[in-house]
Amino acid sequence: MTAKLDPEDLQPVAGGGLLHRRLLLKSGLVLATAAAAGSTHAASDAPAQKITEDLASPSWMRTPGQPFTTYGKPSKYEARVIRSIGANRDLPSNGVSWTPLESLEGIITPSGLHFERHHNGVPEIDPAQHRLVIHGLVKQPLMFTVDSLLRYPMQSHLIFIECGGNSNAGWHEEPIQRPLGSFHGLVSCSEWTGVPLAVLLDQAGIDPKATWVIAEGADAAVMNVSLPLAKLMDDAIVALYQNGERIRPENGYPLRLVIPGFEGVTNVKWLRRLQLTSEPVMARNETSKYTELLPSGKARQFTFTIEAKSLITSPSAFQKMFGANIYEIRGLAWSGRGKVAKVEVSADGGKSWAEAALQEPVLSRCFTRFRMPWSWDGSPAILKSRATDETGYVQPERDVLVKERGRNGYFHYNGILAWGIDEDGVISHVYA
Ligand SMILES: Nc1nc2c(c(=O)[nH]1)N[C@H]1C(S)=C(S)[C@@H](COP(=O)(O)O)O[C@H]1N2
Ligand SMILES: [Mo]
Repeated sequence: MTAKLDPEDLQPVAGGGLLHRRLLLKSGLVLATAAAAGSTHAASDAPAQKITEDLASPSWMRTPGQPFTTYGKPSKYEARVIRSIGANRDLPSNGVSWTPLESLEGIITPSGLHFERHHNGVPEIDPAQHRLVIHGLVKQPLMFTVDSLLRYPMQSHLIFIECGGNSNAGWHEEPIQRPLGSFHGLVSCSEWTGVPLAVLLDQAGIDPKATWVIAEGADAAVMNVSLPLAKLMDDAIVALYQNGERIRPENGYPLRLVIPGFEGVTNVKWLRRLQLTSEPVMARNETSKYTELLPSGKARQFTFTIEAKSLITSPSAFQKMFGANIYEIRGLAWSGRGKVAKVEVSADGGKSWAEAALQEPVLSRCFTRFRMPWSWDGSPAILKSRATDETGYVQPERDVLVKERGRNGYFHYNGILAWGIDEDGVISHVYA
């Protein structure tokens, strides 16, 4: 198959065998020859007789299939694609579950695999009894039922949500060896649909003295945070739908705040109260948590915006390489400041870089999928990816980030992730 390729296309454009991204546009050729991690070899290599045998009807073609279902589930053969759970041993309702990023494709996270972060479990809220109240520095306090909110004009946006604590293993002295999703998977991307918050705030009539909004959830944690009013007026939505259906209980049913580009904790789930004020409330999650002590002794606070980040999802730890071949390097990039402008990939540990292909659509504050053809010669390699967003911000190398933020870092880790691949094709997380 490779014979059909223009030899020019197989000229590396950077160290370690990175090929030009235009190769991905050449209809199917690369896919036919690439041994993508997880597969064996291209079926077209099989002898004709084998192909005919394989066509003989399998058991499932000889009896009628399963009947209809009222709500579909993934194939039983995909049963291993699940969230991994990291709950507090003494308080199992406090913790996280991680999106298995390495097992997913495209830019949408299936709702059932959206990561979870709960401070005290998932409340079972009866939507008929739930209320959203807007009060404080407003001309007219308002109380909404869920049904009344469902009647407002709505908007949909594809938006990622990332916990500020995502990837915090990156601060560890030694690289953690876990599947990608179980240390970088506190980030997911959904289509969120709901009512622009500005519409509801305008209806309440904002007192000019108001600058902050305290948002509170109806969970047993009664989690609350302070949010800058200007950002909420700009693009926050009171979301009622996630990927076309009503929000899952874990993600905030019957309604949650979605604040594009802001760290997860600000996206208050099970939203029940918005109080307009002139100063922040100094809640636990904006003082003792989700703040960062810097080497100078000062702490960063209200670091709402998620900086640009990218991850190579394949090849990644615990996947398999199948010898020297042409691979498609696949990954995700995002930025809380807007669109991803470019993603560069390195196969030689960051000595040289080449630009990956960005898959359309490339949207603001949404996952962007990138792809890069790579001719692996079977010798040790170190893969990295580096995102640049439309503001010109470039994802930093890990050592630069650690130097800048010090050893007390816990939140907002967005250092470049490196995968080391040895001559046996074993992939591990490395600091390089
Ligand atoms: N009411 C309430 N809202 C909440 C939380 C919570 O525990 N209670 N967790 C916050 C945190 S820290 C994050 S990262 C996101 C996670 O959203 P998800 O569980 O839908 O992924 O919700 C935020 N909103
Ligand atoms: Mo979070």
